[in-house]
Amino acid sequence: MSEKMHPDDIRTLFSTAMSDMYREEVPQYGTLIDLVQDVNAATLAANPDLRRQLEDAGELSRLSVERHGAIRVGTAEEINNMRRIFAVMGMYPVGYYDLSVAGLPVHSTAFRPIEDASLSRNPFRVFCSLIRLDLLEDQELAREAEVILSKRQIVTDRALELLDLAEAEGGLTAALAQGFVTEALETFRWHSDATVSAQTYAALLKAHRLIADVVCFRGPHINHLTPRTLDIDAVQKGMPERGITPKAIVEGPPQRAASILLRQTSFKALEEDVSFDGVSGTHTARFGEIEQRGVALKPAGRALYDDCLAKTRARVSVGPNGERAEEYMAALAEEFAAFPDDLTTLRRENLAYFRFGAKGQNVPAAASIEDLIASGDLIADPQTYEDFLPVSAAGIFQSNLGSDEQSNFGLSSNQEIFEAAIQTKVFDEQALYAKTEAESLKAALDILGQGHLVADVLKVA
Ligand code: OOG
Ligand code: NI
Repeated sequence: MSEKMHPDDIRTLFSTAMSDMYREEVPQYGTLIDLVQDVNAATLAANPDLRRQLEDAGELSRLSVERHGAIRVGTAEEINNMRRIFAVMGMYPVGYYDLSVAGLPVHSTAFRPIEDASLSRNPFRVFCSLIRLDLLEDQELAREAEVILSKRQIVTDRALELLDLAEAEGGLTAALAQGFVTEALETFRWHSDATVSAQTYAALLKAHRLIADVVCFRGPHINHLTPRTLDIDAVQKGMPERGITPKAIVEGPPQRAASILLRQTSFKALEEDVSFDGVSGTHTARFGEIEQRGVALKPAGRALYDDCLAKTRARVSVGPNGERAEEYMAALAEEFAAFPDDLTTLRRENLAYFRFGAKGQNVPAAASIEDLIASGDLIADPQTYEDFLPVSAAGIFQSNLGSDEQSNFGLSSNQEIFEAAIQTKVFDEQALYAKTEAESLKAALDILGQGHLVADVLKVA
């Protein structure tokens, strides 16, 4: 049996191919990448400490390749095939996002690498949403949508063959992996010819834009690819100068000294020419987004984040045309004053996840983990948040449905149905960060010869 290509390498082949394809399809994406690269270079040049911190934590090398994308699929079979495709690239479903909280008829997961080493090689992720026809008011239309979806096949025959092979043999050789990437890319391509009449499109659009976007086309076109910036406020400001109009507000936490979780902004979806059974029309689906990532939060930190955000949204709600955006950002900054803004406090108060490392080995026995950090023998680097945020995601969806309006709806979570569709349970992101923290701390204490402190690891985690 010949040697298999590492899934991390297949992922890099794929994310590069996807980025090249999207740059060709959506020229604004190229403009955005250039802007982000300029801002990142300027930020690093102005902040030698930040550069050092990112370099020491192994974060710098992944920055320039880092992207996330998003797709929307229509059926259980489709999302299951997505799971199979991404597994070949070392990407697994992490987290369950119920977007019905924001009135959107979808629920989602993120396919991403889960091992530390894989994340640092290439953290490429895909936010994947499954539409929920059960939430449509017009159930007759929902059944029509089901029939339309049942007639399409979003994965090529060759890709399905290669999936069977990869699953049977535990991977693909480099030659087969190349072919697999080419075939997989077909699934995510844009099609300017819809599969339905203009009339059916209009009916589905009226039910929900997202439903029309999924049901009326041959496949789940990639709808954005998002680079990671070190200064999202600079990018937000820089967009208009390059002819791009951003959404009204940056989603997520406000600007802070110690970045937490995820901040995101996007530009509105493009109106694109589409043919409906030979009749020309338009459709808006594809857009651009930028993200800034900070430290992952422990349950207590996440509860505090949710609380600060809820208080902000109760005070100010942004209108469909971006009304009250400035008030919103001001209220956000005020409410987040309650959130400690330095890494040491975030660590000591058990609000955020860290990754530990030893500097040197077998040092004299210390009295506590805190003492080892103070003496510089034990290093604590923040763990980057690798996931998404449902309220922010809803804001990104919303702005690309043509509105900046914020809304808060009731819960209608349906994780069991989602996991049945995907034929596996989604990974719990909290457990992944906690494992990295505990294992890195145990390993570092071992190297430092501090076996007597291992029992304290549980207190930290
Ligand atoms: C996905 C929107 C969510 C994010 O970064 O939170 C998202 C979509 O529009 O399909 O990409
Ligand atoms: Ni996104």
